[in-house]
Amino acid sequence: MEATVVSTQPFAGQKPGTSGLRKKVKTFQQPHYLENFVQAIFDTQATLRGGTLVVGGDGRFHNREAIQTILRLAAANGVARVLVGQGGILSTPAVSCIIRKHATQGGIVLSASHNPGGPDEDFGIKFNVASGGPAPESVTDAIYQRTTEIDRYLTLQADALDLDTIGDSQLGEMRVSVIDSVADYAGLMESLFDFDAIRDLFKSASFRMCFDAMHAVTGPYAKAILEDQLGAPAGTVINGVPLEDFGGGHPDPNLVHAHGIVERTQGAEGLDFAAASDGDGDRNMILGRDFFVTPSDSLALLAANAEVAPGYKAGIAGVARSMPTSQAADRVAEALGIGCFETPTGWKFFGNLLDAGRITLCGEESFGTGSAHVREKDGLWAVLFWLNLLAAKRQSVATLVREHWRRFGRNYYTRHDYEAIDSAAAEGLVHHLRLLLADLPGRLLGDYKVAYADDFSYTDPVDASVSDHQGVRIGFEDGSRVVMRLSGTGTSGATLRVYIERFEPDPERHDQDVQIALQPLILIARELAQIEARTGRVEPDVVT
Ligand code: VG1
Ligand code: CO
Repeated sequence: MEATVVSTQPFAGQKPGTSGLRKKVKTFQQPHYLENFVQAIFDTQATLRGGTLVVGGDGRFHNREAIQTILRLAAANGVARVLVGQGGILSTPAVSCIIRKHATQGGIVLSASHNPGGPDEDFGIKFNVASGGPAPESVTDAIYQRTTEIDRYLTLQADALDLDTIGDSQLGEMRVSVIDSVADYAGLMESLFDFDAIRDLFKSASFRMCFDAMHAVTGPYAKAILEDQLGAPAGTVINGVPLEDFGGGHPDPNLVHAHGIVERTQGAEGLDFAAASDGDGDRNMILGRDFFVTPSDSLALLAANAEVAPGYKAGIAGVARSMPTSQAADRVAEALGIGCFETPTGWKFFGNLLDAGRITLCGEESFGTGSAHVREKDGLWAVLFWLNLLAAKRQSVATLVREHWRRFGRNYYTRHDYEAIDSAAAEGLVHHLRLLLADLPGRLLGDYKVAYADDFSYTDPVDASVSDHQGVRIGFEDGSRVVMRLSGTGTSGATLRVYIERFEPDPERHDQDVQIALQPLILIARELAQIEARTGRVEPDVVT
């Protein structure tokens, strides 16, 4: 079968953001739009010619069509073999796992993560490198550069392939292997956690849990692992069938969008444990009875207790957190005498540290937790880690977290999002903050004295690459912080994220309402950034 050369013209704005290229489905449906981006990957990633590529997505609307397009371009560009998840389904951590296990040259993930799906909603594409991780900035920059000058792509004239039947077929010279979406990933989980202990936990009649897959990609993974392998009662996994529009919901596992399971941990039902994951399976929310574990605390707690899980028995080499994530993990790292790193937002910045063995665990405040087992954050992995911890300690989630605070102190933490605000107003707000920075150190804002104020710049400790303008940080003398940055994953207007943190060492004061405990800092942030005047918003849209 001969490759067809199709002439094309560049589209503006194909620059990958925090996690790949995310746009409205309608944008991706324009003729040549997806093809241009995929061709730019092949034009810049020479190892893919003659190599193996993993392809899969979260099952959202346009997933199947996009995969057929990618397969045709891959074949025309000389890829030797593609591993594609059955039905086009692969979670983001499963893609990472499969790239690593089968030593492929990379992978393509189709997802817009926690953003809604459907004909009028979002779609996305992300390239992962041979380590299994999201492409570093040097690679995404090269791909973007190529999209600005592209004038042709290569494809094959071929019928759509059957993606639903496991097995091999040929597309031109290329072998297409439809693989079980879950098996490799489930095997990896079994190698990391004490499945027998978790089975015993489920057998003890007193333990009751629920996992909300939010009609997104984790349904099949959670059912296979929690219900089939670990013996959790049928029905433990809810909303377990992936749907193209996620059942009309917003597959974002936080207190707002997954409020259904929050309610089930309260009142009469009072489940001991509940968890949820996002569209592509890399996020997690952890709940106990009447208790929400902030992602920042979750990272700190897993770091402090890592040795309960067989995969981390030998201890952890170090931890890393994204800059806006609370400093709770730093305190654990200090106590353990291990390395601790602060990186820009986005999982790609953990890659070098993980590859170099400098860290074992890492996380983000945005419901992302993970480890060196793959190179993506991993929602179900975090849930299994918590189950392993609960099985080992036989204490409630609330008790575990309160004891952690007693030992390390509590980092009160919240994030306020102002969504879909006017882009120019958002840029103006950030510009205004940047101008203020130089004058802030030493100034008193309310009761808080500014210790430092900067626009975060990161120098990668492994390859010395520098990433500037990663968010405005204002640190106070008591360790409190206000961080503000604009989202790099949204698809309409701009989203302002305000992150607020205060450290409280006194156990007598660990039971305050978070929003009240942080109120003075919340007001300082609003005033400093002139949020209401510049955006017209009095209150945030989402508080987590
Ligand atoms: C958000 C989160 C960030 C996360 C990214 C991708 O980015 O803040 O921590 O890494 O989403 O997560 P931003 O730029 O919108 O703040 V996912 O689950 O979309 O792959
Ligand atoms: Co995600």
